[in-house]
Amino acid sequence: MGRKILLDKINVPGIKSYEVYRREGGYASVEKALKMTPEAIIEEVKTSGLRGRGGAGFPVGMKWSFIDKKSGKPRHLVCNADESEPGTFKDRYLMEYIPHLLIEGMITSSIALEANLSYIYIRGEYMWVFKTLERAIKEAYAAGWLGKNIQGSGYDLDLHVHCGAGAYICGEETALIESLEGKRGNPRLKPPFPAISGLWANPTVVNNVESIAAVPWIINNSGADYAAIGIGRSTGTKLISASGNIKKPGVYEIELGISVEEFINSDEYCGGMETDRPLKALVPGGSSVPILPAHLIYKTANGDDRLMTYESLSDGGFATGSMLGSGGFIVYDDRACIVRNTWNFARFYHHESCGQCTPCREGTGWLEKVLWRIENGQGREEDIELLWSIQSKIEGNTICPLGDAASWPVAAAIRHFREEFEYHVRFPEKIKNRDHFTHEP
Ligand code: L3W
Ligand code: SF4
Repeated sequence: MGRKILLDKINVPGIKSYEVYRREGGYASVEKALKMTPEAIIEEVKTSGLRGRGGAGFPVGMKWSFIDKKSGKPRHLVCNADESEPGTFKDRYLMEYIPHLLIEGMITSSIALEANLSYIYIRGEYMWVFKTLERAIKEAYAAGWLGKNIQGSGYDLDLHVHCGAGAYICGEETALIESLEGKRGNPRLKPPFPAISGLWANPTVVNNVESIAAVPWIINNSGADYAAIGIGRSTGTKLISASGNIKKPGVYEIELGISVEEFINSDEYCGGMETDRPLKALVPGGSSVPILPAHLIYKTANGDDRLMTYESLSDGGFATGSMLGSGGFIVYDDRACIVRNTWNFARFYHHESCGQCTPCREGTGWLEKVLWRIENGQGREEDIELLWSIQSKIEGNTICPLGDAASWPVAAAIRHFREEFEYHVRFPEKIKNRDHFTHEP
């Protein structure tokens, strides 16, 4: 059995409530952190090697050390709970079933950042989870873990949970900050990074739910203990949202470094393919990352075992590799139509583009339209090159990563499954007569 540090208590009856969570050792990291210096807490998190679990994998301790403490401005910790990446549902699981772990992580992390006002920004579609968090926050206030003079330490912290209104782009950290300030969620140009100028131009750290939830374990044990789990620069454990043609879809906590083959086939995790149909493709990190074809799923381009790590999954860059991303692990068997899947992702990015940058606003629309006509038997020979050209003009030319996220899946699908696009264009009658849904763009 793999090590569990986030989900180890998830099945304890009543763990959602403060009483049970506390009885199980909850809030111990806050007690410990209140006796430590903020620098010592940051040092432990740096030593742990914990990397951002929202998708980018940026080292959490390093981000914390960038926070501007010299300006004398108020500092904020903002938890990014705007989980909207297609294929990703791990933060919901954690917040829904063990909400106090996130609250505890928010308090311990706020102590490190010397923040007195922190926020959890949750997507609007998670309204029931919003209510769960509100209840947990209320319990934490009542027990003296939030508010003035926490546990007699002289440290004050207010924590609010704020509900978004259903825009994927508000998961981009600067759009999230704009939204929290009451404005339309348009991403800002970076730099300045939020660590220097974030919420109300104050130094702000934005971290994913899972990153913050890992902090209590690191403080209760040590950064070195955390770094001892995992492999290389991929330390600790990671939550994976597994879906698609597997026997056991769900949220799993893995030790980073297990092989992709073990994750898909072992009974502890996905339990193997849903039927005896062959594995065709894998999206390992949510819809934003490049899709992998069958021959590159268990082995990298160099012939090494493909591991569940940041490094192994991006082996070969986007030419042949992919990304661990947010851990949205989507498995496809040979029934999947790659063109339809790619169109579906493109439709999502077009719908969610905020429209500020021309390459993203116009390009995502064209990707959707061209993919739609190929998928619906109206494709032209030149459309594949047209798609390639459109995606290449989006990538790297936009304010925020949504542009890249729209272009990479298209590039990877054409690179690895070109013959499927060609088949759609050359045999439109066969495509039209297939039994699958269509959607007007
Ligand atoms: C201070 C510097 N701070 C970087 C900070 C920066 C941010 C973090 C990572 O996108 C990815 C995206 C999606 N001084 C700094 C600095 N920082 N340099 O580090 O920044 P960045 O720009 O690499 O990434 P990002 O903007 O956070 C996230 C991918 O994740 N993704 C999407 C997931 C979506 C969800 C969701 O909906 N919840 O998880 C999946 O793969 O494509 O590449 O904090 O400020 N010099
Ligand atoms: Fe908006 Fe797209 Fe530009 Fe991001 S890349 S700022 S979503 S238009």
